[in-house]
Amino acid sequence: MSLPAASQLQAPAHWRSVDLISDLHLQAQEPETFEAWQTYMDSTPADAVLILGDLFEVWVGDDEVPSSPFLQVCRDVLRSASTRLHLGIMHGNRDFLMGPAFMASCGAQLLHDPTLLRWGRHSWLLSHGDALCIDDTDYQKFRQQVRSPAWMTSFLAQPLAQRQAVARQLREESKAHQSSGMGFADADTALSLSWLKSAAASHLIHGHTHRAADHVMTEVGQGPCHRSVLSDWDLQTQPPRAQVLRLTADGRQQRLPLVA
Ligand SMILES: [Mn+2]
Repeated sequence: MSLPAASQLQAPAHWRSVDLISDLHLQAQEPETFEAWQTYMDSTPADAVLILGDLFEVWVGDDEVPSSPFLQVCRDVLRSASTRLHLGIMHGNRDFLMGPAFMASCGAQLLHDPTLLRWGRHSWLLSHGDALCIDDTDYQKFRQQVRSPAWMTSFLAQPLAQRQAVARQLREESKAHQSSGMGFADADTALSLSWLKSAAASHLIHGHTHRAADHVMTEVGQGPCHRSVLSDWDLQTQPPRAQVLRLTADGRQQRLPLVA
């Protein structure tokens, strides 16, 4: 696949660090995860926070915000952070209906999936990661359907209560799939390498799979490529998980655990 020019993010020369997070799955029923995220957003010294998808557990339309105190508090955390750092948000598979109105209300830039972050001599290809999990053909068919402008327009035209009911049903189906033990597809190595090749980059960073790890990928005729997977956040599990991947201008990356 080719990468359109719009999907590039050029880091200004004065940036010293960029934080990457994803898969927080924020929801009112899990206040501990929200609080850890709020504390982090209020205190990070980074020049930019790039959220690579699934910040929210579910998003059925920007018009839910006025009736949701929880979403309003989340918006305020984002807006407050955006006054002192660059805030970029990429759609995940659960919150891809976040629209321009919400982005504007929290001072965020919508990041295309994928986005090439260019910073001095270094570059990183950023993605949510679900589009790379091509072994799950049922999911890819579903993704193609729900990401089509026609589907999104007709879904958003439904009354809010109806959209919330559809989201609840999808969530039950997803839980049933998880407990069936069928497992989840992982990011495909060949496709990851081909994305990197099109972007002329050698480092891919994504979330979605909740399998935080650093992989080295090699292919004949191509130098070593790297795939870093972000951690999800869950403060209610044991041991709790909350982690930031921090990039610095010298091309290094560091995983910062936010819980002991
Ligand atoms: Mn996801």
